[in-house]
Amino acid sequence: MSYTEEVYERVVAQNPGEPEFHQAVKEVLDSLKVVIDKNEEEYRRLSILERLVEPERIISFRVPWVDDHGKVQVNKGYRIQFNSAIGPYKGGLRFHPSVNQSILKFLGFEQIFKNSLTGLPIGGGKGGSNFDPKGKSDREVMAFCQSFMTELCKYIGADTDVPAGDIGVGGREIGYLFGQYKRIRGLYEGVLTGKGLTYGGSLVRTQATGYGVVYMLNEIMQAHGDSPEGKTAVVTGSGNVAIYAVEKFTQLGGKVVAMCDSAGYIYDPDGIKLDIVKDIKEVKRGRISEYADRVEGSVYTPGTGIWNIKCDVYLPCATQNELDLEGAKILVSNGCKYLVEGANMPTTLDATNYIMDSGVYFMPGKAANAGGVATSALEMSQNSMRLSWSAEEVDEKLHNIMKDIFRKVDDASKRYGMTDNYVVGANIAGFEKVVDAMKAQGIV
Ligand code: NDP
Ligand code: 2IT
Repeated sequence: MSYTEEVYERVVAQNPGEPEFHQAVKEVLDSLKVVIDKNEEEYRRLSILERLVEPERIISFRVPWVDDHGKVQVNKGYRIQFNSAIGPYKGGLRFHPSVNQSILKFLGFEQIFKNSLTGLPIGGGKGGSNFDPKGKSDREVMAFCQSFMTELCKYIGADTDVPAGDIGVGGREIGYLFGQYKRIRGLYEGVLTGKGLTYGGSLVRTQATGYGVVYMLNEIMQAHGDSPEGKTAVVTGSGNVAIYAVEKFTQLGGKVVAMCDSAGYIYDPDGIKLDIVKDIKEVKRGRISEYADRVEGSVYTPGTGIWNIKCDVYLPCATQNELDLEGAKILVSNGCKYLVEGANMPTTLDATNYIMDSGVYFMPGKAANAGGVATSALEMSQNSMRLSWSAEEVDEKLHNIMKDIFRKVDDASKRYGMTDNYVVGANIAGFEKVVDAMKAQGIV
């Protein structure tokens, strides 16, 4: 058995009940096989892969808080400090009822390679809670965030571990978390990113992930003599990443005809009116079904199935494993040519393989959605320097980072004779920097 297969089997045996983590590890190790095979003995001797798949630290804690009825609620809180070879742990916090150790370990593992691809000095981490912000009052969200941070603040800091947002964690939550960190630790420092602009946030961080996804799409299209102009896209989700992917795709001359949330999807053949989506989601925290009540000619369909809508470009920006093989087959048969992942691991492994085998250009999330964490790292730099850059400056840096990631991914795929296989390219390019830093730092 090859070294990569051996390590994968070991991960499955030693981490039972963690299917998402197994899936993320499998995709990476399969890609790395060509690299490892060239120097297998050394990698084995140093146990590089065994170290790579084992988090440096997992912090797991109780989060008690009081709801609006005076009842004490208890949630699970976590921080996975996965790999600090190239910088302080960096990665988001997810608040969603589905959160468990498997999901956070897959996200933390992906983050190692994503952060490496940005070229910036940030290690991999992730955290969160099974708390569900939906339907909670502002006071309940604040009470939860304060309790969560009361424990988390012992383990994070501007030079050790810098969390940010993810599903269910946006500007409101980051504000409450920052306030409690400052109050307990007495430090006004860049310990979180995605902060509000009045207290250390960076311009363009809100837009960065979605814009970055479309900058990446644009690079892929240009490399193949194509452009977003006049193209039709379906963007899944209707949260932070989805909204700003729609905004940038539209700015580049394309039309987005469908979006969704976890309850159903909307189809608007004239093109999604983003100001209405923003009002529903960012202001009212409502449901996407309300769009169909407000926009004539649009249709709401409850449940899944957004992949049935014909498009040239599919940008999954909701959650892991949202697109399976069945959906992938429909997308391909309807003529979809580009799939760029805004979410983390939104495509199942068999769907990914089917899509790539069908000649669709496929860019994995760890490369395509890296603009978010890259701009977080720019926020850290601005905080350290105690100054802030203009929107134009940040956007230009973001754009250049996305171009650079495309170049690295494309180069790596070509170096190993697998042109246009961006999954292999992203995993290899991300791995190379991390492994070099790990080797240099000895057995830690
Ligand atoms: P948000 O919480 O802002 O939005 C999430 C969106 O996805 C909501 O519309 C939500 O619908 C929808 N969604 C969640 N679960 C499902 C589901 N099971 N089926 C259909 N829709 C679902 O999160 P973000 O936009 O920040 O994150 C989206 C994805 O992007 C995640 O995978 C995240 O890890 C990834 N990402 C985020 C980054 C960031 O900077 N925010 C950076 C890089 C990646 P509903 O409201 O009904 O739950
Ligand atoms: O998945 C991700 O890269 C994020 N949720 C953003 C992390 C960050 O630190 O900005």
